[in-house]
Amino acid sequence: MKIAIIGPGALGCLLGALLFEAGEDVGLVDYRPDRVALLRRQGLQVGTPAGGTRTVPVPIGLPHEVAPADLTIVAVKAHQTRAAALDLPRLLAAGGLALSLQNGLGNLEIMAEAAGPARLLAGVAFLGVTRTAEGQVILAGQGLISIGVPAGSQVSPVERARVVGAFTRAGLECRERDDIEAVLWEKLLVNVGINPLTALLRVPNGALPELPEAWDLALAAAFEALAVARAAGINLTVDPEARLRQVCVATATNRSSMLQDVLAGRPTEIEALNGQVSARGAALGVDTPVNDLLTRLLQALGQAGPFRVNCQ
Ligand code: KPL
Repeated sequence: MKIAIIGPGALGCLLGALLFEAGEDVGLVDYRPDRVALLRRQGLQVGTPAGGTRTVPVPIGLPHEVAPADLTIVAVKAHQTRAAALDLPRLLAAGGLALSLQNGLGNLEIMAEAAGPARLLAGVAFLGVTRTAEGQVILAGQGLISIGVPAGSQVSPVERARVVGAFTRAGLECRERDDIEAVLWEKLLVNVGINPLTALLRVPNGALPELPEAWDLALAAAFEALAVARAAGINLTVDPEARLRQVCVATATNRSSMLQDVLAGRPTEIEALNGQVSARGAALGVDTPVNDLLTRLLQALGQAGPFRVNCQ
């Protein structure tokens, strides 16, 4: 299967490398010519926390250089989805599928505006992967990829099975879910708790349950998200506390994607995570004070960059 992956971030690089090693015809898509040149020269580097690293020569190109694909995986940050979606019609071969494996809510709606809903797949990736430098990733926690059909999609069971097969051959645990919207919310619950607090406190995921005040706030954010999900009619049976603890333990040495963004001075996904809980809560009449505050704190953190004093 020809696979294009938009976004050479932590997830895009990891998937690109694993799918390439499994023999898929995979190409990474990037918008930055300087990074394309760098990654062509050095290849992708995949490491483990124990220290072993291997180089994987995954082809990479600008959007017009990558041939239309049977499956295009959108792995950019949520605030880049609109730009990436503009390339979807060109990157999709006739009958090609587009799969979002991004954090947060709102990405599929943007992709549907650009490419229509019929060939879309929704996905949720629970992988503790850290980008240490451009094209260099460490896989700290092996996890699960869930895929399913969002509202309006007409992707057939056979086509879905081909996608699951590609991930499985690449050594990733991948399952098809018929309640993918609930799975997206379940991941959101985890992200709204772990991501902003690890980013504000600059701690790895495993530290969070050890910090009583931060842990309380993380749980409060997750419980608010659960209340919003239920008000929206999503059938979530998850216990937020058990789920957050489980993810913190499974990805203990991992830096959350939001912490990685903050440390690198990049915009964060706060609007697609806690911001979505606040916005949807407001629309449904559910109070979300912790998510409101965390959203504003992360926005303030982003705005403070140019004024920050240097700490030793
Ligand atoms: O999805 C993640 C993220 O960092 O965005 C978790 C699961 C919290 C792993 O770090």
